[in-house]
Amino acid sequence: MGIVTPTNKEVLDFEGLHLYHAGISNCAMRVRIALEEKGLAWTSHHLDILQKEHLTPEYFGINPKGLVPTLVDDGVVIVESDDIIDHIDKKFPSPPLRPTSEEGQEQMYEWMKLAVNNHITAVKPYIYYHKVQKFMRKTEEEQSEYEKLQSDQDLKKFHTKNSSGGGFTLEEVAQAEKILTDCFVKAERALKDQDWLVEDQFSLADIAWVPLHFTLIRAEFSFDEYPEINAWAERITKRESFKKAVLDWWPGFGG
Ligand SMILES: N[C@@H](CCC(=O)N[C@@H](CS)C(=O)NCC(=O)O)C(=O)O
Repeated sequence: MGIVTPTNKEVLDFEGLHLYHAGISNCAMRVRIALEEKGLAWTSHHLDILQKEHLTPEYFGINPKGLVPTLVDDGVVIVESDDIIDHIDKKFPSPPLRPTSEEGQEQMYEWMKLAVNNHITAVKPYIYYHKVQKFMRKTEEEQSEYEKLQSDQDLKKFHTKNSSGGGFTLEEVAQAEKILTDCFVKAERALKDQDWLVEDQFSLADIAWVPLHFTLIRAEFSFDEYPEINAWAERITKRESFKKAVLDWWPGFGG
């Protein structure tokens, strides 16, 4: 989606980099890692999504889907984590977070799209089922407010499902696990002969995927069969950016 025109005009006057984010959000982790890799100063607008702090008309006026992260860069509002980290790397090219070759960049974008496109079909149901379903469940009143604010049909459907009856079923979670497994098998293969997902460059592809390893492993997803992925995650954990962007903000699942 990239740049959006906010109906909440308050943000238009913001100077510098402002990030709406949540400690627990793997999508927001991507943006924080990119910002820290570049050594950029940014202003935090933290929203506790387990406490539903993002479900307000004010925030929907900034991010039309009511999701984190949102970056406001000198009054320009950018949504979707892959578009945000791409924007950061293009505007602040040093140090580079992309391979130099055209082919490498195409591969990097493919990995980023794969991460983002699987969010609502696999990552979200898996993590909700194992960890956050009970916190994110809405009362009837909250659900009716949400329906008024949310115009995205997939998100409406997702949250109706989460809030009704037993939430996600074992079958739905098995389907999510299968999608994730296909992705991690591909990543394990890519990491056999190289340190990073694309060529020999730590890139936006790694930044898009490492938060998924971090959160899924804490949501009972087993990485026992992925030694290369575990070694790759270990390499990233040693970076200062990871400590500042992920560990220092991580509240743990549990409300
Ligand atoms: N495609 C979006 C997905 C953003 C997203 O789903 N964010 C989650 C946290 S990782 C969120 O805000 N969840 C709250 C909700 O669904 O109400 C992106 O990559 O930025």
